[in-house]
Amino acid sequence: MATNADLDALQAEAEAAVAAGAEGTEHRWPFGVHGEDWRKEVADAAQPPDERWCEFQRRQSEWEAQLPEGLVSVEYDKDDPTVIERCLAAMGRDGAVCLRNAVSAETCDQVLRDMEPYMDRGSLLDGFFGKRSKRIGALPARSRASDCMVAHPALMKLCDALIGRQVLRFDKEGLAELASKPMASKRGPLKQLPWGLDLTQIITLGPGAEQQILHHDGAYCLWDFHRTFEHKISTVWALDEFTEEVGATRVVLGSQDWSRDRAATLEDSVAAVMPKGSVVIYTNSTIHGSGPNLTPDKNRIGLNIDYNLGLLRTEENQYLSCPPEVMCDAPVYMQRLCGYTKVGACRSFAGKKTPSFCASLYQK
Ligand SMILES: O=C(O)CCC(=O)C(=O)O
Ligand SMILES: [Fe+2]
Repeated sequence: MATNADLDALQAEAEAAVAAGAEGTEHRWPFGVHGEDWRKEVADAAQPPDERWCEFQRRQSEWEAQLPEGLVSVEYDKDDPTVIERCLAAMGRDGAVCLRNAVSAETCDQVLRDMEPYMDRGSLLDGFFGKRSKRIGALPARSRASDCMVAHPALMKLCDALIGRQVLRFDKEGLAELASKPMASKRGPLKQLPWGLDLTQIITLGPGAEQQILHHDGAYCLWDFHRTFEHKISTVWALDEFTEEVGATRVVLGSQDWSRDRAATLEDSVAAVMPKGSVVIYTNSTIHGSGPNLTPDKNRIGLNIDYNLGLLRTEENQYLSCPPEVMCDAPVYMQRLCGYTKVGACRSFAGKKTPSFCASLYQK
């Protein structure tokens, strides 16, 4: 796992690249430059995402033809450049994919140790959240170890492609046409849209927790972007092994393209069975829900992390959950992911300085 010192060194490196004027870095940040093995990611970032996603779109049907049936499980391998494309192809075909062993079991344990005091205090929920469940958020403010998941390089790339570039919805020209040219910018239309952290929460399902109502996360957005636009990508990490018995997240494959009047039944869904340190990823319109915990004595411990389009408000208010006096000590890429950044020319500015500079004013 990258230590904070490693991440700070990386941050300095990436800041220098921004200062040197790398085109588009303002919106691309923190594309592919950090994670558990960030050195590799720095090298990988040399390939501009724009070209990579165009190439994916040209070959999407070839990638899809290579996928196995059912919920696709891709083994995370930082040295395998096809991991991202296989995940994208599965997201396009099924609306969901499992990325297996994306962080170590030790990282999961450290996150749980960091979060234990908050989880102990959390009250039991009901209704949509599920009986005998607990939800505890604000991970970027409470667990530095969780940075490896919140800003996992594979998820950063997938969000860059799916939300930033809308690869499953628009070609390059279509996106350029849709995204308005910022009035004050001499750079022309945006090549990609800004995105950031929407929500982080540990979801614990106690023994006896019931099947959650099947739903799509886009339903809570007040605007139905159905099949037109990818505005949100959701993930659930297995902080402990996800078995069907313990209540692994269930997803309805292909439901991202269903019409809204088609209801899903439990039989339509499959469980995202996966080892500790793996993550299931799905789109805003993919129908899913946590499974029932049928065990007599085991908790299902998942970490729900969502990302959304920077033009929208976030599900969890990041500025309150991760306030500046706490985030001033976090790496700059985490500050930016949490919304301490400008979007385009003039969204979310704070005085004349960057929002992350303002956060640094709180440093003790
Ligand atoms: O905990 C899970 O497996 C999924 C939770 C979920 O989908 C939600 O609360 O929106
Ligand atoms: Fe959900």
